[in-house]
Amino acid sequence: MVKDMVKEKSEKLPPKENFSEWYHEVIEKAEIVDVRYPVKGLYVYFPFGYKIRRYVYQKLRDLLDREYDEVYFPALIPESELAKEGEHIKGFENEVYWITHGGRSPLDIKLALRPTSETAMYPLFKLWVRSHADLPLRTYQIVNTFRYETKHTRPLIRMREITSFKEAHTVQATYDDAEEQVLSANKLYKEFYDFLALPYLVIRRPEWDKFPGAVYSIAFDTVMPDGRTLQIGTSHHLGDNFARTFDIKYEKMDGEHEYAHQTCHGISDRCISALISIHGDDLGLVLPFEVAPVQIVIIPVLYKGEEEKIMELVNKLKEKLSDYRVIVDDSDERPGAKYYKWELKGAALRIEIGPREVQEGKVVVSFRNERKKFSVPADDVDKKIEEFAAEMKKQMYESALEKMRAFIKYFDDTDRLEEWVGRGVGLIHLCNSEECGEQIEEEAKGSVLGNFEEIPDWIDVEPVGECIVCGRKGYLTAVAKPY
Ligand code: P5A
Repeated sequence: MVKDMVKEKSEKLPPKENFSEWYHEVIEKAEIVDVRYPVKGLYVYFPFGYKIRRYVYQKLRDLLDREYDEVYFPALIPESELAKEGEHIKGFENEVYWITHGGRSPLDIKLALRPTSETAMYPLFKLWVRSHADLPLRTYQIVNTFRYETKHTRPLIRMREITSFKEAHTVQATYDDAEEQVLSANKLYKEFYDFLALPYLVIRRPEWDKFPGAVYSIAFDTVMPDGRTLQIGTSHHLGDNFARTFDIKYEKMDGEHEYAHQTCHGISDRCISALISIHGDDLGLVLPFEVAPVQIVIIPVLYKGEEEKIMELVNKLKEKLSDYRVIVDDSDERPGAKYYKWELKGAALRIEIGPREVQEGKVVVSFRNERKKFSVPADDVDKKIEEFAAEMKKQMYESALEKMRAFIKYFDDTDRLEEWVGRGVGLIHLCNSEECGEQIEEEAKGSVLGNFEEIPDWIDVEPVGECIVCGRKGYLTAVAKPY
């Protein structure tokens, strides 16, 4: 069922060129989230938006369930645990919401609303991990987390309550085992984002911007339609830092005890924001078939005297397509108004059926992304759906990649870099010292995202060159204005 929740909607969407305005309008008009909740940074999912969230997260769950066990840990963390890992608490102290009272009574120990769950989980991991036979331990949970963000909050992008924080936490025996786990997490993220037809860059964050408590952090960044980047996932190698703090040890074959090694990785509601932003167009949402709440909309084009025959074919087709999420829009609205509505909502395939189609035994199909119409024998449509879905996704990915590529340019002088950063991503060679990094960030008024973990084959720049600041050996580095 797809009900209209926002009653008074203004006419058309602004063009996507005005990205910020477009984004705010599309999430309201297409009914993704309601921004009217009276607490800053907290948002409400509409039923329609929640469906998208569900289909997207179902995929993530399916991927995780292959190798991880789902768990649930409480939302409240005692201050004594949260504060144990020095770097970690330093990184989060300005973002934590504290619970200090139960009713009127002050609590003995303040409780933090989880900003992330390392310090909730790892005291228990200490109890769960005894010997090498317990390893690897791979867990995940999809929960809400809270961060008192001081930067500009934005729906699905920077939230104070992240509603669907997918966090995976693992324990391995050795540093190398944990490193393999990081690579395996990256592989999982690739599969997830390929499924959503979203292109990404895999970048190792610089030392000064890694996750608090990590040895290193790898991020997936994508480029939004205004040229700013969005970090859409991270995986962190935690070394034995947390294991030492929380005393997570395992007994080896020879009876000795060693500290374990750990990783964690996370994806948030941002994956939905990227999905909407990158694929959407001036008319509204464009969604891959698998995650579209309405996968197929059938629009009967009724002519006087022919209604019965047309509806007969419509119903036959609906029946044939019952494996999919199909809506027949036989409302009284004009066809133009129906097209507008279903384009806005990102119905993936549209099938039109009028008298001519009945006569010829054919139907007119169009993909939401390119909106080209073509004719298919009515009897074959059901057999073609998977093929259509795959073709549409391929087109969506290619178009998104082309747009992302246009945002990425190499620079060997800082003046031109400065002009570009914010409108797109600048590639430079950088020696990775914090000093040169800081200088570039200041001059370019952006952030050093880091070195490429993998250089995509379409980037035709040498991986090593002269540092743009000091001339020493430099590595291919991305600089951008992130959300
Ligand atoms: C990994 C999971 C962690 O918290 N602990 C468990 C690790 N990493 S992270 O980089 O801090 O966050 C993971 C991803 O969450 C997204 N994110 C947010 N999304 C929406 N609103 C926010 N306020 C917010 N903060 C972080 C980012 O995509 C990040 O990569």
